[in-house]
Amino acid sequence: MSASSLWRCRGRVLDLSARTAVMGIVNVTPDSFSDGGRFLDPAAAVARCRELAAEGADLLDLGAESTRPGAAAVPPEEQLRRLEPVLAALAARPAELPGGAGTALVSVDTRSAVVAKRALELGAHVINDVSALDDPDMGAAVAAAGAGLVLMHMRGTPETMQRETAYGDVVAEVAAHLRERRARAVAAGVADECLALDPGIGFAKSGEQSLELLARTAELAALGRPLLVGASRKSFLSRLLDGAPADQRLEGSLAAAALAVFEGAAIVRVHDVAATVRAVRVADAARAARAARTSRGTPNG
Ligand code: HH2
Repeated sequence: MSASSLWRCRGRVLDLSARTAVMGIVNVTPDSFSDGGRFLDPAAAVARCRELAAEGADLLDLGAESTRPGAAAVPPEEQLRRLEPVLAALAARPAELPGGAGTALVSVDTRSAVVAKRALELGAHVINDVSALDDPDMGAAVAAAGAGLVLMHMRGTPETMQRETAYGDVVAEVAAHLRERRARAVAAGVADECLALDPGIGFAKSGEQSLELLARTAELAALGRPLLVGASRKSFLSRLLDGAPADQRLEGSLAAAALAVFEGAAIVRVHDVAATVRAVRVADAARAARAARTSRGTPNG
């Protein structure tokens, strides 16, 4: 087990060396691209959290602001109005994993330090920041709680990002940006062991660029922090699946998750938890078999 496969999130430490963590998506929004409106009611969102944990979601990622291309920002007060009852219910009774394996960690998908601070007061373990610290107060808020922090690559904002897809080498540029934001987080007091990095599939990326990031996952995993990959139901899959709408991209999403894991991703963020858990177990085992062969010194033999 190397230090870079441990992820500290407040009092909890995830060991990602042998088993990929699955992060289940619960969008408490009216307008998310694939599940918008389904979990806006707090009771429905809490029930969904319990369902995804029972399916094996190690983390639950609660989002109150859609970040689909073109989406406008949601004010912090409105994000909190959507999130607070759900976070309070999970703090009172955490969502249980199957087989007595403990409880799921709670992550909040927000770019706002005000939202993050309140979510952390209500017990969240992780802040998933798709802007990777554009809010100057975010680093200190996460550091004060010792929480986990996901730093994702994006350019501009969800409203503007699809106008910013000109890259030379997309993987090199994403890696450089993630290195810079990692240093910014550490300078704000966030422990390096609390950080996870994410290439931001579909955020300021064309379909080809998203596919290239997926294919070259190993280069980003080599940055030395757990790599989170979120390809679930995204539009780059549609192009490869004869234009399938978001709710018909399951097989493509599973293939993308398995490929990312085989190439070194440590966490996958997905809508379809039960199926993904089964798919990534196979990828975990194949990756372990490759590592065992390499450590015996017979990579080609
Ligand atoms: N993708 C989405 C939202 N948050 N966070 C991370 N770290 N990585 C991702 O790839 C990522 C993310 C977009 O997906 P979804 O939440 O399903 O949709 P919406 O933004 O419309 O709510």
